[in-house]
Amino acid sequence: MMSVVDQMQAAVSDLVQPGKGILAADESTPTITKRFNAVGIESQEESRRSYREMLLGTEGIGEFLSGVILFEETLGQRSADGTPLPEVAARQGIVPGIKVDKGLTALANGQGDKITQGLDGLPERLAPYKEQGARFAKWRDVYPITANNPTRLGIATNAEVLARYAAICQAQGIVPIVEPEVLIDGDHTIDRCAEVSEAVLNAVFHALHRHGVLLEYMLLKPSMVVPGKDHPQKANPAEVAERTIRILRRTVPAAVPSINFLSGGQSPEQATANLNAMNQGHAGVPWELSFSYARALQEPPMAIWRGEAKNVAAAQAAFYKRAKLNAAARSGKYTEEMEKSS
Ligand code: 5MM
Repeated sequence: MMSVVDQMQAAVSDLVQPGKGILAADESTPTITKRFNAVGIESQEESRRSYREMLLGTEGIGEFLSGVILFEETLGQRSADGTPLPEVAARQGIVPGIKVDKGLTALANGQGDKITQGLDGLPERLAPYKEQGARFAKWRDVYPITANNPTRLGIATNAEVLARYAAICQAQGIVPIVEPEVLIDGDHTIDRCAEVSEAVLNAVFHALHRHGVLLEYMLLKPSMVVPGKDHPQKANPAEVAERTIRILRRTVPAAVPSINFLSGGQSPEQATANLNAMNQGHAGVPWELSFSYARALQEPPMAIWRGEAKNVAAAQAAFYKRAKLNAAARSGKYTEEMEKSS
């Protein structure tokens, strides 16, 4: 029997591979329902199952993906031929993981800040997840930007909860993905996003230290530093990369093996171009810079699939293309020309 540290070391080695990133397919039922409804797909247990089977069954997708984050429902589902979906992923060389948070609620006295729930009973939930094949976990905290948010209370409390989650996972040999998301909603400047992101990451790493989390056996999944989506000026990839790397250097210890960004409402092309700029211009950083995208990988295939078997091949081709381009961006080898290839 491997020690918990050996289990985590093996999972980190499998997750952090050159030219590969992580697919976030862990949308909770309300979120996947919203995404399905936006493109005219009815959200039922069977449509969610066949959609995720379509993604994980894409031939060759393991060339570009080292891991997949699943929702609890998916962890227990099977492909049409009866193979458990985590096993479908594992056969492609993709490590299955599990989203373990239970979503957001209002933070009392937080002036609109949120707090993520799910710590109660978490140690007991991890053992069955592991038996079903999960080798890593994910927990997301969110930080809205307004004139008053996030509050000091919101930053401190969310950091504490993220660190408690990470420590609980590591005690059972599960690698935690720590996801503090500074939201893109609003008309704030890129300066304000940078200021908030730095404060959030600073608090998160202090909390991880207080809780004894081993930084070598976790991954960070942050948002990029970008202007609010309603801000009149957009930032180009070089600026996003420069601003993002600057605050990461100030806050993230070198012991963290990999930073896998979320896409957070950027278009698929933007998310790829921004990741590419980070890998092109900042060769000396101590961590790997990769992706853990949901929407930026899934938007094109979901829109093509529409719940119909006849669209599976085209949807898989679109998914394969997005994964391939992000894998190129993860090495700084993406070009806009590549968008035109089929
Ligand atoms: C921020 O959301 C995460 C990354 O997705 P994007 O690349 O689309 O930003 C994602 O893993 C998210 O945590 C899951 O979709 C689960 O979301 P909910 O809200 O259903 O917990």
